[in-house]
Amino acid sequence: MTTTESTGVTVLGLGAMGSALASALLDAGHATTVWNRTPARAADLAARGAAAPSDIAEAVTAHPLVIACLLDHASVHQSLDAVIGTMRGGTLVNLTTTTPNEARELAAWAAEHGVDYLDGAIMATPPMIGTTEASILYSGPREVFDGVRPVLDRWGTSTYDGADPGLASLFDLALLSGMYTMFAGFLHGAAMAGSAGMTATEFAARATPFLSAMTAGFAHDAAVVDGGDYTVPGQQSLDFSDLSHIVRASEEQGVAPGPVAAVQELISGQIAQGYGAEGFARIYESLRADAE
Ligand code: FVH
Repeated sequence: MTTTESTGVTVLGLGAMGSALASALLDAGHATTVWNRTPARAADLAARGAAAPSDIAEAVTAHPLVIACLLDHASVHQSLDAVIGTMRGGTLVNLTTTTPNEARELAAWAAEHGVDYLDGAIMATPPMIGTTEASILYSGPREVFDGVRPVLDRWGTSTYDGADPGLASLFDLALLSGMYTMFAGFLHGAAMAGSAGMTATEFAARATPFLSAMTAGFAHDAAVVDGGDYTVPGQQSLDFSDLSHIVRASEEQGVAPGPVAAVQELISGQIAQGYGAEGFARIYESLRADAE
């Protein structure tokens, strides 16, 4: 389908994120129909002009473009299985967080019913929706993305990641993996410093500039990984990177060593395979798909 700045849109799911998406569409002047399992959550949007039928069958047939922003993969099927047959010829953009394979399953299920499917992954919080700071990743057929893009761009910065419908989810979850692991490392450090009485706030004041500066190393490690040569000069070797002293220090202070112990396990695994003289980035070889 080809949308314009005034295309009507249906939004399914009015949690924190779905409400923000629908609100941005209303702000931009789109005729907007909303539906939520618990109808009371539609009241504010209805007061602003959204149509809010309590029957999902009415909602999904109100416009050919339907956006789903529900809790998870199961809730998409629980909401739409009974009505997907009425959406033939339309487009479903699913912004619900799923795994890549769950997104691929939804794409195949939509195709069986003659519905174009685009998967999306929101890299933003609800207050960011409607600003360029809100990054949303999409994957699925290019022509479907291009057709609905005028609507998608209402929410933030849209990035197309490829035809495989699982890619938006994969790249979203890959970024979140990096983020959560980094936060776990920070909190482990805070617990170590906290064992000597430093507050987490004091630790954050020291950690923020240090860890921010360290992120410059991502590009260096990435170049080594992409080059596939972990012996290039200028790298910190795995032998030098041994973190068993940090694990020991953590335990001495009565602090669970979980995050740093996990890194040490990756280092030890590569050293045990005889790669101690090679660079730290070699732990990628223990992590990547098809790792030996
Ligand atoms: N909020 C955020 O910051 C993050 C940012 C990154 C992406 N996520 C994903 O967006 C999806 C929705 O998130 P949300 O924040 O809107 O979530 P809630 O406020 O918890 O609302 C959940 C909605 O899902 C409905 N729902 C739950 N289960 C079912 C079901 N079985 N059938 C139909 N609807 C269901 C729920 O309805 P109700 O409880 O009000 O009746 C809400 O509308 C999510 O995938 C995030 O990972 C947001």
